[in-house]
Amino acid sequence: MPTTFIIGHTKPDTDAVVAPMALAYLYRELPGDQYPNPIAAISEELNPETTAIFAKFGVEAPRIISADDVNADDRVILVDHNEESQRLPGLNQENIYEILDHHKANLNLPSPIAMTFLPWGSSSTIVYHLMKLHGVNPEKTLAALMLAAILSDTVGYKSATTTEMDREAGSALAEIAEITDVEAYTLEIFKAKSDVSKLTDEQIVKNDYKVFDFAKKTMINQVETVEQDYFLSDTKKADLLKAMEAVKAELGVDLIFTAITDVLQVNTKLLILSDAEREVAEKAFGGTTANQVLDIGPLMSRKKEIAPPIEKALA
Ligand SMILES: [Mn+2]
Repeated sequence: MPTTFIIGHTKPDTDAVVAPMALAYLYRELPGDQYPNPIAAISEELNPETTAIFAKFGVEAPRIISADDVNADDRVILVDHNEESQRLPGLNQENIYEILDHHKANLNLPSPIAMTFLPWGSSSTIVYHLMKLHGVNPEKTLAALMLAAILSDTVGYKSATTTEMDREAGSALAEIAEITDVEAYTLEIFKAKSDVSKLTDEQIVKNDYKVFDFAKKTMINQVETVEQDYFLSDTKKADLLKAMEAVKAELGVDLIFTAITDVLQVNTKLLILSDAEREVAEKAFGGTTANQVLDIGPLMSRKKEIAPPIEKALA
């Protein structure tokens, strides 16, 4: 019998691991043989946040697969991603049977397939509403994982990507999971997300970065944390600025920014390496740099709130 592999994107975050598990659960419950032997899979190891959440509930990670595990007659369902650069490396696009995602579509597939794209805060939100449509309830632990995925993707419902559908799914899942203190649960997830105790300064400076082709080549790195003060203490700040200088040269960018985002206080502070960055950042966000730090207030989303003003300032 063929297998239906349900898989998230490479460098998986919690949503990319949990939404496929939830969809596999739903498809096992559905009558008929449209989805033979549905199993959730991942392409790489879990990140520290997902590892901590799975350990809390004693849940095993989905199986790590490679393109070699996918036979010609197997079906692959892409979840939480669609574009080729984020797929299982080497995956034959002939195997792609269905897609469920909440990102911008960037696709050119050879044949028509089923696609569920909704602009909600997480893929797990979409799977929850599909479950509801089919009258299927996740079991308790799966509900807790799905709630974690929603909270992680929407930064505790504070990100600009959050919708009413996310809150609705979250509150229903919290009830099933019997999680009464969602705030404490969110804090636990944030702490796991921002556990940088094992990272070097260079790894922190490259924690989650993108290089943008603005008028000047600009690298923007972001650290989401519940301990912003730690990164801004005199000694740690000096170490990080030193690492930024090295990374700036290594990547050959004109400008480098590290955004330290406090996900609880909803505040971002930019580390400012030199006058070149200072001029652009002050033009983009206003305010005055003090001791190589610029407070840009409640902005949290790099995609929607941090990168665009920098691009504009450079234009
Ligand atoms: Mn997602």
